[in-house]
Amino acid sequence: MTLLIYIASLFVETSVPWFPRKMSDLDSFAEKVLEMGEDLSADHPGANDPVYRKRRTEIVQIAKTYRTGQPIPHVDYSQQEVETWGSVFRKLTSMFPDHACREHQYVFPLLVQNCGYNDKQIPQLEQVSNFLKDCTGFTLRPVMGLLTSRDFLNGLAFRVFHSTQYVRHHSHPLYTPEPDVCHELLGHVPLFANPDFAAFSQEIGLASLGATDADLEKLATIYWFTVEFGVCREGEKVRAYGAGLLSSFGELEYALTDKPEKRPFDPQVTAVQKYPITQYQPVYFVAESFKDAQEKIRAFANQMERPFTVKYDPYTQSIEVLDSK
Ligand code: HBI
Ligand code: FE
Repeated sequence: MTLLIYIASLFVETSVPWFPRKMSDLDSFAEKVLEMGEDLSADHPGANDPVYRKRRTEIVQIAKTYRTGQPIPHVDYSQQEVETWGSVFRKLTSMFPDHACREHQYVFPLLVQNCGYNDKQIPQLEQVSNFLKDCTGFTLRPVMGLLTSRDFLNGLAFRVFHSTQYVRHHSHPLYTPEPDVCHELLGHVPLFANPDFAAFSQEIGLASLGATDADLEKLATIYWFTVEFGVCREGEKVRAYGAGLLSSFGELEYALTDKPEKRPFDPQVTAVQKYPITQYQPVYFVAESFKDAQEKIRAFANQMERPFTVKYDPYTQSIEVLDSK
């Protein structure tokens, strides 16, 4: 190889953003959280409550020190935390029969049986993670707060879902400006137990590995309109599968009415749709099925600007990089 080609190849290699190659590489995300990790932004309902802040700091300590392969430590939730969870649990479970997609409804009773889902206790992430592992190979990993979109999506390539473990502030049981354990357990977890949804989510994760910043933003938008706010067709009806909907009683009701616009899920279109983050969505995208959505994401990933393809090897829990497409 001539020196010039060698230098050029170095340049090409370093222009690809770093990405995790093995599951334990996710350990490096432990302390890389965006705002609201240990601090709370000013408009958070718990911002001026020193007792709440202290409790948060205590719980996120688990995520800070957690390493791949360890069991997730148990949290002894307080009476007040359990009551907050209980309010959310009762409100949402009363709506699921008419609003949640069939995959969510199929799994929910299994979570009641196997993971102690009820309004009297907050399920432990370790037990839930083991349940998911048996269903689809997905596992949970505790996280201190919001990760960057890149880190968060990269985790999905390994079928790892970063989950918060703390509870929203008790003053507003039905509102939270950020993910909390109620959102993760009631919204996200049931779907990760579904094989087609698991494969779809991992596909977004694989596409995010080493993606350019522009492609990553598109994938984060797709994630938003599917995993968080997705709706799907069920015969004549539209039902919710996005966790942001399934964990918000107000928006869950609204999303399925005729008020917001519904468009067919198409990664090329969905990827560039603008969206508000603090109001109900004006537009939702309707998936025909998770299998169909997965195939569409794979086709989308294939036309991204990435000089290589990736494959997950579940035996070694690592990513294989194949040089050419
Ligand atoms: N981090 N912990 C955590 N949880 C999320 O749901 C999350 C995140 N970072 C980014 C993000 N979600 C999304 O808004 C997308 O950008 C991927
Ligand atoms: Fe979420």
